[in-house]
Amino acid sequence: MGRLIVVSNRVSPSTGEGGESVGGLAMALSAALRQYSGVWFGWSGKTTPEFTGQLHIETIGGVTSATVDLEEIDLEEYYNGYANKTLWPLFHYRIDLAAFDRAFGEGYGRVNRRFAQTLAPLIEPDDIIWVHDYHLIPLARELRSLGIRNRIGFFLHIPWPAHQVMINLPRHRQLVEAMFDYDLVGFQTAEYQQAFEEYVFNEADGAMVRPGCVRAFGRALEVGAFPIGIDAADFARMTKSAKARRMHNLMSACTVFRHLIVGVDRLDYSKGLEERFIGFERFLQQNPDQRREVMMLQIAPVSREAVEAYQEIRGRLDALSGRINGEFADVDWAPFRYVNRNYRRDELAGIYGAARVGLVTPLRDGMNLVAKEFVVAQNPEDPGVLILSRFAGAAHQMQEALLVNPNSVEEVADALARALAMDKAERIERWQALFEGVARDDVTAWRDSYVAALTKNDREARRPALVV
Ligand code: ADQ
Repeated sequence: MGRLIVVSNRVSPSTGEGGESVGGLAMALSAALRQYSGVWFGWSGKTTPEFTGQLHIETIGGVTSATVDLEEIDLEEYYNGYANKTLWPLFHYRIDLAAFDRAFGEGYGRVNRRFAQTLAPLIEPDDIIWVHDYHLIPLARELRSLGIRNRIGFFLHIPWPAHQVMINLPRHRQLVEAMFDYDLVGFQTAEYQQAFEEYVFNEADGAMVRPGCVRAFGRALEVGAFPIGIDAADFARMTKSAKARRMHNLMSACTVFRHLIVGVDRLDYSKGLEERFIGFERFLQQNPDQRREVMMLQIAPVSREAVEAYQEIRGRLDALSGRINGEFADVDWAPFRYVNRNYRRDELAGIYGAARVGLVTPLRDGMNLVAKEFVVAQNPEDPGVLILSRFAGAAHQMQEALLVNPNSVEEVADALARALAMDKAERIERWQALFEGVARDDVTAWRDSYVAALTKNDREARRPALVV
């Protein structure tokens, strides 16, 4: 095999030293590429008055990145538009928030074309190309039209929605047809894979060739579930760092005689923050004797601020957090702390480690890496309890967590009471099972299983044979 070329919207290799925070996808790709001779291609995060396709190449932490600037209008239509105002809400079942605008679709197509034109000259015959996430679904089609015949795989980090949700997207068939230019499409869970297959059978007159291979649009496509993991060994190492210990001590000092409940999420409507806040409020209302025994910390750095839905939810969360403290705080105590800033990963490790409860309750989430980080950061002799939404992809692997319906305020409140009352023996038993899974199914296992599936058969032998 030649090089691994990873393509994603944003490129942010980290040094692996704890560093500043990055999103889930960037964190995973950084870790996945670290021990690989590869190139990471994508948008530089900068704009230019006119697109030139000029590449910026640099090597950070052993990863070579090749990035390109985009025009302001590209950002508006492709990134803020089709990616974050159309596909993101729709794929997270928020049809009410999805904007369908022809200009967004055109911008999306244009940027994918531009990415393909800039990337194509870098590709050598033996390279394999691994494209990530909903921003770049049509990239393989564009690369194929430029004559690229390498193996190209796609991985979707977010949910694939149910068929009846998907068909709300104008020109959905066109988008799905473009997926058949990949050799392999990977999903986070078998459930998302099945939802994709169902779409193909119902909307594209498709058929199952065999398990893990579907045919439609005159082509066959390999599909599979590849649940993403974290770099568990690295995160475990981080929990022992000086910065983590300092943060752990700091948190313990401000929760003396109290249990810390922690939530860490990008500020996004898919993460179920409003429902979670109200769930905590309900817990306080129902358990007056517990009020002074707990403190909840929610860390939620703002994201996608250019999108109105994100501005609106921010306002609602500010009001809710004020309401909870207004209702329950006393002169010497406040139950709820809500902060909107980023933390270093080693600091986060310290915060997770000081918590008795990790509250991870997204309404929909492709996987959710915070749940896995929380588990790794626990003290094996006195671990905290993970409360996890059944609608996070992670719930499929993390059955020993307390699984809840995040839409039910009652269930969240009851799970909090149960977690706080759980005896040490049960906490340890649950934690051990969770930890084993997170350590085993880590980011390296994810990368290796995906790359093995993508390179399974010889490219030249396979591609032409698949045309039906
Ligand atoms: P995200 O939606 O970004 O990822 P998630 O998987 O939870 O969600 O990853 C968030 C990452 O950002 C975690 O590594 C977390 O530690 C970090 N983070 C969050 N808040 C932070 C803060 N305040 N300071 C520092 N770091 C912070 C998308 C999908 C997920 C999927 C991932 C990976 O939406 O479902 O799990 O990609 O595939």
